[in-house]
This record gives sequence, C-alpha cells and structure tokens, in this order.
Amino acid sequence: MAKAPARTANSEPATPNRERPEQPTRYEASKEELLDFYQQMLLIRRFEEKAGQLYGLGLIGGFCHLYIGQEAVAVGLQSALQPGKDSVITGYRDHGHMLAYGIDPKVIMAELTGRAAGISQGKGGSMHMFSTEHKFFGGHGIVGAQVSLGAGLAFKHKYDEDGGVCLTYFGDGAANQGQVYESFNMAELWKLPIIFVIENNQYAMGTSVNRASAEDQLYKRGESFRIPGLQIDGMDVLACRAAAETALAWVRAGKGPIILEMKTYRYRGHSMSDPAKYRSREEVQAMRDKSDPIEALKRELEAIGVTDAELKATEQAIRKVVNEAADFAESTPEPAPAELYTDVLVEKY
Ligand SMILES: Cc1ncc(C[n+]2csc(CCOP(=O)(O)OP(=O)(O)O)c2C)c(N)n1
Ligand SMILES: [Mg+2]
Repeated sequence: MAKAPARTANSEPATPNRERPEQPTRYEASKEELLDFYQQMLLIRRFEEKAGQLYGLGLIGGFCHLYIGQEAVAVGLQSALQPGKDSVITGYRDHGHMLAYGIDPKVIMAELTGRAAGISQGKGGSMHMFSTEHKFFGGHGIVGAQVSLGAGLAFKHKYDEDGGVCLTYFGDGAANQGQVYESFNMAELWKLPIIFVIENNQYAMGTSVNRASAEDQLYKRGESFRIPGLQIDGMDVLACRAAAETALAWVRAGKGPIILEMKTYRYRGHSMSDPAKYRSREEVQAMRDKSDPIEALKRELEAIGVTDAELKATEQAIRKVVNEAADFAESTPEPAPAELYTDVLVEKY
C-alpha cells in the first residue's frame, strides 16, 4: 500500500490538493442505456410500492423505509461501477441500491417478509441486507455509521491494491454526524478510494435540511478536509451517471475522496409509520409533477421514438417481476426455530 505523504509541523501538506473536478455535463446515453435506466428505475418504484402494500397488510414487520422519488441516484451512480470490483454501502433506505445492483427482487422481498429464502436468511429485514457476492455491504440502521465503515472498505481496496472504489451513501441528516468528519479526515489523509454520496432528500425524519444544517450546501462539507464536492441534480438519471463518471475518474486517478451531493426528494414518509405532517401535500405533489425522474426519462424516450406500446410492455414486464417477487415472499417458509441460534456471533474476536 502506498504510504501517506510525509508532513512536517506547521507546513503545508506535501501534496496540496487544490485541484477541482469539473462540473459534469449530462451523460450521453445510447437508446439501450436509456431503456435500461428506465427499466431499473421503474423496477425500484414498483417494488417499493408493492413493499408498501405488503407492509399495510401486515406481511412486513419492523421498519420499512421506501426509496420512492430517489431512484435516479442509485441507478445513475451504480450503472457506472465495475461489478465485482467496486463496493457499495448505505443506510437503512437500502432496497433501491440492491435492486440497482441487479440483485434478485425475490430475495429482497423475501427478506422484507422475514423468510428463510431472504438475502439475510430472513433475520435482517428491511434495514439489514447484505450481498458480499455483489460487494454490497448493507443496510445499516445507525445513522452515519456506514460512513466510517465505508472508509474501512475503501482502506481495504487500497491495502489490497485491487483498484476498487467504495461508494458510500448517507443522508442529509447523517451529514451532521460527528463520525462522518472523522472519516473525511482519514479518507483525505490516506487518499482512500471513496466516493461520499450525500443523498440530500431534504428531510431527516421530520426535520428539513435548512432547519438542521448550518451549512445546507452539503457538497461543501469537505472543504476543511480538502475534499472537493459537487452538487448534482439527483432527479436526473443522466446527471447522476455523469457525476459517477467524474467522481470515479477522480478517485481512480489516486486523487483521494470526493463528495457528491445529490439533490433529491423522497415522496413517502420517512418510514411506513410516518404520517409526514411536517410538509404539505402540495410540496410533494409539485415535486412529483415537475421533477419526477421516471416521468422525465419517459419523455426523453418518447422523444427518440420509443412507442407507447413499448413503454406499456416494459411496465407490464416489471409488474410481473414484482408480483412474482411478492408471491414468492408470501409463500416461501419462515426460518426454522432452530435458526434463531445460527449466524449469531458468539466468539470473541
Ligand atoms: C445514531 C442515530 N441517531 C438517530 C437515529 C434515528 N434516526 C433514524 S433515521 C434518522 C434520520 C436520518 O435522515 P437522513 O440522514 O437525511 O436520511 P434519510 O432518512 O432521509 O434517507 C434518524 C434521526 C438513528 N437511527 N441513529
Ligand atoms: Mg434525508
């Protein structure tokens, strides 16, 4: 592993990092890529709607945080990653990130309903899903904790010299957590290959970002650590993809971490048990009407000649996948009682 640059007391760092990445322009996607982005975002939307229904029916217990409205972020960013090489970690609002990674909707839905066939054997639920095979490291319920863990994953990439980059997602609320800044410091000091993705969906539970953040331009939060930041339209999947390209090029060139502030919006409450009284229906409706990432991409597809029939066929195919996932999640068995004592760490380490 490359050594950190030497520093002397009271001196400027040996490698001043004042270079700035250029603000990315929109990604120029082929028709196939546009269709792929559309399908992936629609899959997340319909999956989450179905999860909301199953929760309402009492088939999903515990917490359930839906990603509806934010689909462009996970799809745009993760489409630029190299599978099997790069890693991803996020908080509890994690179903969309898993779907964007191509993980089978059936095992995600079965985890939500607590079944043995679920991706965490039915013992993790909504907030604790992992797929080490896909280098997806959760799924974490402690706000901000995944940022430090993400720095650890990035350290591992650097230590192993495997060329991988860790995409570490966290929210606007988490951005005020102390350990985020300890992680920023270490990440820049050691030039770790990490992209800090702040999903600024405007709210942390019932608190708006402007009410909770002294500096609400969150892309600037790395300034005193010399970490550059970019503010990106998180409702535009092509802007998200372009941001990923810029950030990956920066990090893979060995320039250390970068922050992406993705301006996005969640349509549903914080979790399924949130009546969302802290904002007006009009605010949510205006976002849906003006900025919906899926509707915007649909218009682009129509403009390049994709027919109504093709779009309808896509919608039907996705509904089928989601219905099959839900049927599977309802019918596959729960873990056997003896499984209560497996997959539990009891040794000292
Ligand atoms: C350390 C810690 N403090 C508080 C909570 C309770 N909590 C759960 S989610 C949340 C809000 C986080 O909001 P944000 O980071 O914006 O993410 P979002 O839910 O919007 O995706 C809070 C305060 C927690 N889980 N962990
Ligand atoms: Mg938030």
